[in-house]
Amino acid sequence: MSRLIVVSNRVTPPGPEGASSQGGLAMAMSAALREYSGIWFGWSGQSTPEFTGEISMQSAGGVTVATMDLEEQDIQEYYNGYANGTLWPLFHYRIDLTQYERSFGAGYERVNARFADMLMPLIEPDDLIWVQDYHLIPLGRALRERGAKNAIGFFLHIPWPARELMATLPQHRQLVEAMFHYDVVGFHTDDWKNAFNNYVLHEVGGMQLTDGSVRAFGRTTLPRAFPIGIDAKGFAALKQSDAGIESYTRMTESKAGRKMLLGVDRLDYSKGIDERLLAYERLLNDSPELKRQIFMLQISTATRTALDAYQDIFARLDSISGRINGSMAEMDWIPIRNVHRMHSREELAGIYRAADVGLVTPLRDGMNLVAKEFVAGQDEDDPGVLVLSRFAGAASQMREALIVNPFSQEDVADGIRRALAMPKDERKRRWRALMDGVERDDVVAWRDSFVQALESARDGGRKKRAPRIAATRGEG
Ligand code: ADQ
Repeated sequence: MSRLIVVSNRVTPPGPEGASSQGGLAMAMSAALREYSGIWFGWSGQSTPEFTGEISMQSAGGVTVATMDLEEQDIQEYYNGYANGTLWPLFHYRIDLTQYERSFGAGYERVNARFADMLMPLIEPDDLIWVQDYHLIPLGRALRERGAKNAIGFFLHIPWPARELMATLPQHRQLVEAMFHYDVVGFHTDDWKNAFNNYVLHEVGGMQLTDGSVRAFGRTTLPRAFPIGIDAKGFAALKQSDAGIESYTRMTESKAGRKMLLGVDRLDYSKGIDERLLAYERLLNDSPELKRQIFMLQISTATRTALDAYQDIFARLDSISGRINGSMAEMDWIPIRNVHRMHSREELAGIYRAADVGLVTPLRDGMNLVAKEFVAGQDEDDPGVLVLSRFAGAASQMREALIVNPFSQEDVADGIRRALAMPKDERKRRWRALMDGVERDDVVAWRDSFVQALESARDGGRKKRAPRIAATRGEG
């Protein structure tokens, strides 16, 4: 069996407490790396005064982890700059927040070249290489330039934007050309894959082949949807752990007979948290009989605090929830509980279980794992209802959720009203269908389908068949 090399910006190996301390993605990666005797390579998260080119190799939970430190300038231009100041907002349709700085682009290319320089000596001829996410789009090309002939795949965890948005990026062609150095490029949904194909066909005059691959820039790659999942069974079991039961009991007691609406998000403008709070305010104003009957628990953890856009959203969230609470709270009822701390996976499972309505209303989201965790956290006999944005990748799979438009306060308020009034039979029926999907399309299914696609690419089936041209060539 060939080895698997996973490359991601940050590496999150299993901690001493074992798998339950890891998120689903890290857990699935660790399991795959153990099976394939692979390596997980990435940035250590540490800075160094000057780039040394030293790799630190460690074994953690049976997984070999290779990390390197980056210079402060690298972190500013590559991580805070191009990855999170340029690509993240642009790919989430926020060109108003997108920073188009040449130095960021240069830093991005430089760090990707550093990743390639450091990784090359670790690669053996038969290794499968799987590159993760928008931080590392040029890595495949950088590895090819250094002579890598391996099967190399790329998975994008965030949406691919519409062609018209992509075209606002200086050197967008160069970025898309980099995608063609991978044998397989994975997206969460057909929508994101189609947006990529649309760019290829109509912006650069590429063509689509009968087997679904696309050709442009003199190269061919296979774009495909691989919807990511969670460790459904493992997560469902966490709610029965001691910590899971404790947090469930605490939450249930503190609900005091009221219904709880729950939001859990990394604090990010793509998650639609402000819009959700405003929709909730609208609901309470339009249906005042619900006051005192319900409350919202919004758990949002700060990330990327070095960036202004993230400090702004932090301040806005506190100000909106403070205003709503100030104007509506009573001595024994607060409409919004606004919490910023991190919770363990077990605690989170207990909190999901205690919720009556899960509010997952991003304005744009590659997939959204919270939607799936909420479902896995429910009790089969009395499940809560998921209210889900149509703009989350998860909406393409989770059709039995109440699908809402997060840009419309009235639509979200209607969704919440429907969820609160839903009879138990319907809740159970919808939940069963959702849970079947969450269990079937879990994180292991996601990982295995990607690795299989990469193995077939390596075995050359696709290249040998010399497929015919199926679709029209784009107009260029
Ligand atoms: P994220 O944008 O981080 O992921 P999401 O998929 O919702 O979004 O995952 C967030 C994770 O963080 C969940 O596992 C959640 O439980 C956890 N989390 C959030 N707040 C927490 C808290 N306070 N305490 C503990 N845990 C917390 C990106 C893309 C998504 C895509 C994933 C995976 O933006 O669209 O689904 O990658 O591909």
